[in-house]
Amino acid sequence: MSLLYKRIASGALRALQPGTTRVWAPWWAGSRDRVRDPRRPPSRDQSGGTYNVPPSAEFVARVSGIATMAKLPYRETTDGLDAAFVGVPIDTGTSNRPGARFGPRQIRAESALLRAYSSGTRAAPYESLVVADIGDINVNLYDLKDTCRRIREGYRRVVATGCVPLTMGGDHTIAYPILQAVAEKHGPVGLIHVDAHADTSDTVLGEKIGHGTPFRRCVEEGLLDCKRVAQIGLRGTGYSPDSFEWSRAQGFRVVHAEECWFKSLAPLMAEIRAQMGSGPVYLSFDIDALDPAFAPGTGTPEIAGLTSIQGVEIVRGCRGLNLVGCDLVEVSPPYDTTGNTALTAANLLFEMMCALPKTKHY
Ligand SMILES: [Mn+2]
Repeated sequence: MSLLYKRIASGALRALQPGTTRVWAPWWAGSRDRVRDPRRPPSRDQSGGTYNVPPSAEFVARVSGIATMAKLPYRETTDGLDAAFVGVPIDTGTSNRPGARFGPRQIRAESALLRAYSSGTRAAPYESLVVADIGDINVNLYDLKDTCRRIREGYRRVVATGCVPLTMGGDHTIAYPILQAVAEKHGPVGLIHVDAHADTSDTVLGEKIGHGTPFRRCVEEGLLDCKRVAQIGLRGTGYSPDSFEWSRAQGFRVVHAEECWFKSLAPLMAEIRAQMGSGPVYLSFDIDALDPAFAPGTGTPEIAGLTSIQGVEIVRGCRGLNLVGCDLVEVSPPYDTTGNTALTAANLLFEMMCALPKTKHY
């Protein structure tokens, strides 16, 4: 019995070490094809690197360990990574309820529930992508413009190695400096922007930088291929009878929430894929696109929004596109009394990883 105890304890401790790349399985695990033994070398990808596979909750309690996104290992750099989860913990750009600075931490905590495969799509991200959590951008909570500079410089380093950033916000301001870095690498990108709001204001309270202005700045700087931009889920009260006129004038496709009510969005996503073509595409998903019944923990909620199901359909509908970056923004844990907003965000981020071009599907 003491031998049994020792073997369990040593295996569990190995699994707890930050940066572990092994699949932990108990010594009594049956099929070696199904569950790899930790004493054997981990599988190798084509470049000779190792895949990072989170410990399975079948063998390691999911509430244990340091909270990284999806229980992946933490890495300091993107070297050898195909994709990386990055946190950008700010709410300095928020116009209403604050709290999104706590978003990345809460998303990581709730992400402990994620497993390795998608049963809905048969995606196997950890068998085809080298992915890790690379921590947070070191933001300046007192200076939004300086924060934007820090984000831009951080993301330049992320995309330089060909790594696809999967971002946990943070308020929507962050999409602007991220897209600066992404467009520097890829040229003007297509954009699938899922949101209750267009986020295309010129100024708010006289300020050019905030969570209501990122896509206006992106257009001004030529970061977007405007014929390949779609905004989905827009709704609510506005400052004029047609709040989304400016978007249409740029050539964006605008899909009001009303056009999404009561239906599957799979047909819409077929049209969006045709619009996006084969060029690089960035996916920016503001959790407030979802109805506050599903995602109340956010800064500027609007009623009559998308369902969780429609949110998943949108992300799954991005499969086949040349996705070069994704973000999930505006989760505000102080307004998320059940944790389900952050849990929804964690799942949508997992779906984004599954939609990346290199992800294997069974
Ligand atoms: Mn937004």
